[in-house]
Amino acid sequence: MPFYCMGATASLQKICLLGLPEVGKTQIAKRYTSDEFERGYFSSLAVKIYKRGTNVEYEGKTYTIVNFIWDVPGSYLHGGAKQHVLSYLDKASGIIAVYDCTKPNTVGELEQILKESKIIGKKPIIFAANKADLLPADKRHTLAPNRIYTSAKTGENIQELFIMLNRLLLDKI
Ligand SMILES: Nc1nc2c(ncn2[C@@H]2O[C@H](COP(=O)(O)OP(=O)(O)OP(=O)(O)O)[C@@H](O)[C@H]2O)c(=O)[nH]1
Ligand SMILES: [Mg+2]
Repeated sequence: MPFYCMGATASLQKICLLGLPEVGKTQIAKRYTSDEFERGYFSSLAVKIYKRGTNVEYEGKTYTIVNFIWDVPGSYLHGGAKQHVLSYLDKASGIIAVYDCTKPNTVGELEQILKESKIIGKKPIIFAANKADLLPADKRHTLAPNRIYTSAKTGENIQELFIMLNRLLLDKI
């Protein structure tokens, strides 16, 4: 869907939150759309769609973008539901790949799934190294481009995460 500058109709963009169970996808969506956080873990059983509009500065202009954020249950990455995930990704404008930065296996497995899905290089992807509040400061290292430490709990870098992805979407105009 086309992009418009501020003042005109907003562009609608579908974004998928993808990651293994319990890495914090639902809490990222809640923090971003309603500034809420729940401590308890309630495994998502179905896709839920969140919505938020935002203004993004890009090359001296302000663009209004409405994100439809598909919170895909981590359990869908295993077993028969994987095919559904691939079709969700196919229609997405961009992907936020979420992992738990205190659990390295959650990024390795996710990268493998993204590789298998042949999505890398085709769609804009930002990696969220979530639960950064649990990582001691001296364990943080410089991340590769398009990766960012986030915390749904404290709100650290949650806005930035979505801005980063929306800028990548604007790059594709
Ligand atoms: N400390 C900390 N806890 C977090 C953070 N994000 C999420 N959590 C907690 O981690 C647990 C899992 O969070 P969810 O957002 O439900 O995880 P999910 O990725 O949606 O899990 P599935 O729905 O099973 O795929 C919950 O207990 C959250 O409170 C964070 O940034 N920091
Ligand atoms: Mg969830």
